[in-house]
Amino acid sequence: MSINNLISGILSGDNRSIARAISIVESADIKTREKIIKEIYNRGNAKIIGITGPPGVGKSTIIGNIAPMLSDYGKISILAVDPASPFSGGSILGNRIRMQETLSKKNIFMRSTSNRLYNGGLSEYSWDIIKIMEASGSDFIILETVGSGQSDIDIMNIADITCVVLAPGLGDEIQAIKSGIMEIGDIFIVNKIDREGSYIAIKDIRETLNLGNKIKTPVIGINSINKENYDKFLDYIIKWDKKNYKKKYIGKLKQIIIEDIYNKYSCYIDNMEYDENTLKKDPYTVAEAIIKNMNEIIDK
Ligand SMILES: Nc1nc2c(ncn2[C@@H]2O[C@H](COP(=O)(O)OP(=O)(O)OP(=O)(O)O)[C@@H](O)[C@H]2O)c(=O)[nH]1
Ligand SMILES: [Mg+2]
Repeated sequence: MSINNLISGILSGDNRSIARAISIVESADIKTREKIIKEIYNRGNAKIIGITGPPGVGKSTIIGNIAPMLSDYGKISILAVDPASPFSGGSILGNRIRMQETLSKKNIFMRSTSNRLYNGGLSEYSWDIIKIMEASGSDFIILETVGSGQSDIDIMNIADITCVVLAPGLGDEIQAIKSGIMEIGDIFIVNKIDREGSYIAIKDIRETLNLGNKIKTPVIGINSINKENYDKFLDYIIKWDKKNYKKKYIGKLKQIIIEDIYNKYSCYIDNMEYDENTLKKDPYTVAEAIIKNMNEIIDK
């Protein structure tokens, strides 16, 4: 398929072209990635909904439920960013299998991608994949990430609305993640309210938000088995009209530049001689010398 055909395929919403373009974006072919993005940039306008939270709180289940409901309001695409498996080097595609059946009925496009460059955080291609999904005519793009440190911050730079999902019984975990995660949420969802302790969890989150001057941030308890309170969650998403244009733009600029620097330094580091003398030096000193050396090369 030529690039021109691929672009017109994306713009007409052809799922095969979209999938193919995403694979190209995920490959190391930076030139083709750039070409695609340059052609489709500004060719769509979707609301990006970020769903984040600790493992197992029900993010995928929620997306599987809310996506078909949202599809009454426009075209939906889903991107699940899975952590790269440390064992196989591939991504854990469990999410995809779980959701696929329901979603295919509603013609909802779903894709999983994994982290490659960094540990944790969103895939460096998430932004590009989202652009392809936008250009294909999506009105809503739902993004799932596991909330852990860096990805919490990253999701703010890519979503227009960030939904933090928690569940009763997380106990100490809630305490641990509170400091970071409370900052980023535009809305807090307490899932699994069929379980014991949901009232306390909601109260606890409200109190923490109040302390952090986020008294107006909604906290909605939902049950993903019988879909109790999903109407409230849906209403909030539909009415949300803040767009994160500047943050998204700056986030991407930084990523392009970091990727470029990372690639240059990685080559240099991989190709260095590691004799006994080097290995005796502490890595801080060696890194300092590499940076100095690279700066001189760049300056020339
Ligand atoms: N009791 C109860 N169980 C739920 C509810 N929502 C989801 N679950 C269950 O919780 C488990 C985890 O759900 P997932 O949707 O996979 O959670 P996740 O946050 O996507 O998990 P990761 O992607 O692994 O981080 C599954 O067994 C779900 O069936 C709920 O409202 N009530
Ligand atoms: Mg999941």
